[in-house]
Amino acid sequence: MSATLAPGATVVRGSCPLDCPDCCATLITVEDGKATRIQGDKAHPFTQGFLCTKVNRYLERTYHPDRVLTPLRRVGPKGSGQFVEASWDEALAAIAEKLNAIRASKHGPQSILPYSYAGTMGLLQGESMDRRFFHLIGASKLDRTICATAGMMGMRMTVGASIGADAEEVRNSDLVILWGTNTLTSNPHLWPHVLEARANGAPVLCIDPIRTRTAEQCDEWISIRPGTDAALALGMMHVIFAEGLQDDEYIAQHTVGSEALCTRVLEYPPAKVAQITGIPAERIVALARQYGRAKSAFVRINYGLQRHGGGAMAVRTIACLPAVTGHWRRPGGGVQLSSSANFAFNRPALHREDLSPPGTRTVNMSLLGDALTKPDAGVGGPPVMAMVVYNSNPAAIAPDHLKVTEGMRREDLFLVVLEHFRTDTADHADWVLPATTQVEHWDVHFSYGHLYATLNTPAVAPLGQALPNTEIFRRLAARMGLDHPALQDDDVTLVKQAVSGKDPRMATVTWESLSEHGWARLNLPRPFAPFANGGFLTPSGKCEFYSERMAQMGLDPVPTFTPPHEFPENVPELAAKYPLALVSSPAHQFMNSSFVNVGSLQRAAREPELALHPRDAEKRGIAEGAMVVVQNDRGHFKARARIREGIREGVAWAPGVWWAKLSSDGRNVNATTSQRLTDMGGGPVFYDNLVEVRSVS
Ligand SMILES: Nc1nc2c(c(=O)[nH]1)N[C@H]1C(S)=C(S)[C@@H](COP(=O)(O)OP(=O)(O)OC[C@H]3O[C@@H](n4cnc5c(=O)[nH]c(N)nc54)[C@H](O)[C@@H]3O)O[C@H]1N2
Ligand SMILES: Nc1nc2c(c(=O)[nH]1)N[C@H]1C(S)=C(S)[C@@H](COP(=O)(O)OP(=O)(O)OC[C@H]3O[C@@H](n4cnc5c(=O)[nH]c(N)nc54)[C@H](O)[C@@H]3O)O[C@H]1N2
Ligand SMILES: [Mo]
Repeated sequence: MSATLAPGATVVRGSCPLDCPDCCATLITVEDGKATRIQGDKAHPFTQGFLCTKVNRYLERTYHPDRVLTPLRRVGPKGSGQFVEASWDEALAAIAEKLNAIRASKHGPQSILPYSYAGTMGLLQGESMDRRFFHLIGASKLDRTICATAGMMGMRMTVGASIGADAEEVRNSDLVILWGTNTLTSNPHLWPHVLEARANGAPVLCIDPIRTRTAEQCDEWISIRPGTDAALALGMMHVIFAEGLQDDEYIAQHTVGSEALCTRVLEYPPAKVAQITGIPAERIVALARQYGRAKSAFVRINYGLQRHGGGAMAVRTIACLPAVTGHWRRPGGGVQLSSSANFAFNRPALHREDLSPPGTRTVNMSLLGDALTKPDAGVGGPPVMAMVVYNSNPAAIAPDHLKVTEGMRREDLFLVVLEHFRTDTADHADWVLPATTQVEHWDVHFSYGHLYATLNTPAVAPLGQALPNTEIFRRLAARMGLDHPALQDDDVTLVKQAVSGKDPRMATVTWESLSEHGWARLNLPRPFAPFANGGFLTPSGKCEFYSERMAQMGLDPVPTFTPPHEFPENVPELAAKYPLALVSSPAHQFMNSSFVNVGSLQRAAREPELALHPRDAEKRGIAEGAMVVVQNDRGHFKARARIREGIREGVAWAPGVWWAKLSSDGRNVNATTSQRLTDMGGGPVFYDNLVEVRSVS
């Protein structure tokens, strides 16, 4: 490496901060105090030396001329995005005074709401000083449900935790099923492992309503109706049990509830499952046999299929498959949704939840629109009078986003936004505070797709007057007169606290190992086959086909098909008006709403688009390239029609979460999504969304 470096240049090890299972290890070249190159670490077994389309442009984003580099004070009307630059001193004084006044008001401290998600996945910049600050001032807590909680609950109820087959063992798999995941877009570093499995003879299948770029590369695309995956898994189990393809020994030793499951799957014969899923019965039978005869099938589910009313049950049901067939026995066999629960960073030490007053309410972030617009906060307790947003862009990404922006324009709401850019959310702020990017601050990372922890060392000094989130909360706390010792820790101390737990899996993840190598594998056996000998993390210690906990929650304790809220058969009048099921999964070039303003990526993504099947387009007289309005009772947005065979009839696809202000009509796909929630975990149902589409005349 050093041989190719210019004189005086250095290379600093880092971590990709983005909300992606791959959590890459990066190498940043620094010349004259400027970051000039970003690369993937070749030595890192999952990164393998390459970065994705987006992170290859991370420096373009960091040095973007539109970066917010000073505090900004609002001067125009709420939501107008009109600001003047201000000093940190002015900003902190004004915000401290206002937050202290709200704390002391009749509404009390719980009328202050923090709102954050995974703009950075870093434990420091995402869940350390910020949490301590809000706990100490007695603010409401936030239930961070916007992405993954439905699926997490599905896994927890079945195998006990967000733990699954190890992606590094996929080469040992004899069948790969990419189920509700667009691997090449949202988990691209898994792909080389999939190719290895294929080279070893494993067929690779993709189950998705859309023929994504991933499906294109697979041996087969199985086109499924959105929200019906549980029915497919039940149909597969029906055939597996009927034909004796199950692993009786594994079932007897390591599962509970197999009788209830066997009885349940009788209700899902292939003909009925074909009706629900739209997949031909013969294909369901063949898939079941293929799966049942395999010995170590790797099923990669991801979060796409859990963004429906029955999302948790769908994940739970699929997660039963490898216990029925005993695929967990072998490395590479099993289901993977997430690997995050293998990591045991010392979050209690970082969060200090003990500092939060007992009885503090929790607000579900997926209900932000209601929380801001309904007088009783829509969630019980005092109205939200102040909101501090960081690591998130809710004005764009939240379901029902027009409600959110309506709430953000309330004259009596005080809104502070910590950001890199003037996003849709920042435009609604009273104060925008300039935050550092990953190149400029410390952090430490877990992964939800592999088993490596990563340290991020700052490569360059903060640009302009930007500060790390941690430092902003330290300074704001001091300005508000808080002097608790937990607010004094510096960032390196926080890293050390993050790795200070006693869990043996973390024995290899220390300040020393991370600062020397940049990353470290968890102290887990290799090959890692977590449930080869049972050892499930459920209360029974078994894979729970029958879940007592779900019975207690009033839910069906046995896997079943829970239809989407907007399942046409159940809502025929709505479906007559709005016959298309709209999926709005990630654009290849963006990370949720991040990178939408980065020129090269925006040009590649073109503009807000809507893909339709040719017959659906023809029925509506929509031509390729026409401007269309996508609409339901919640709202509407405009997009450019793209007509393609590679989409299921009756399904429409709007890729990516565009910044509303970069769309021709100032709104995006979340004008149509609803604030309804998933069956478990209180998650949003972004893809459970019926719409109609017409050409703009
Ligand atoms: N490039 C890029 N990468 C990303 C992201 C990004 O925005 N851009 N986002 C990141 C984040 S935050 C997350 S959570 C992950 C999400 O990544 P994934 O879990 O892969 O999820 P999605 O892309 O939401 O959906 C994946 C696929 O599910 C399909 N799908 C939708 N509904 C259903 C269904 O009911 N059944 C089935 N079988 N398939 C369905 C969609 O058509 C889509 O192709 O990706 C991360 N990676
Ligand atoms: N319709 C539809 N809506 C969706 C989805 C979908 O598939 N369809 N996906 C959903 C999913 S899976 C998710 S996870 C959410 C994601 O939604 P968000 O978590 O809001 O993610 P982003 O849109 O990437 O916005 C993150 C923001 O954080 C900022 N940021 C990054 N790093 C830092 C930092 O260090 N400090 C500060 N202060 N700010 C920082 C970035 O500049 C960016 O504006 O969106 C959800 N919304
Ligand atoms: Mo997500």
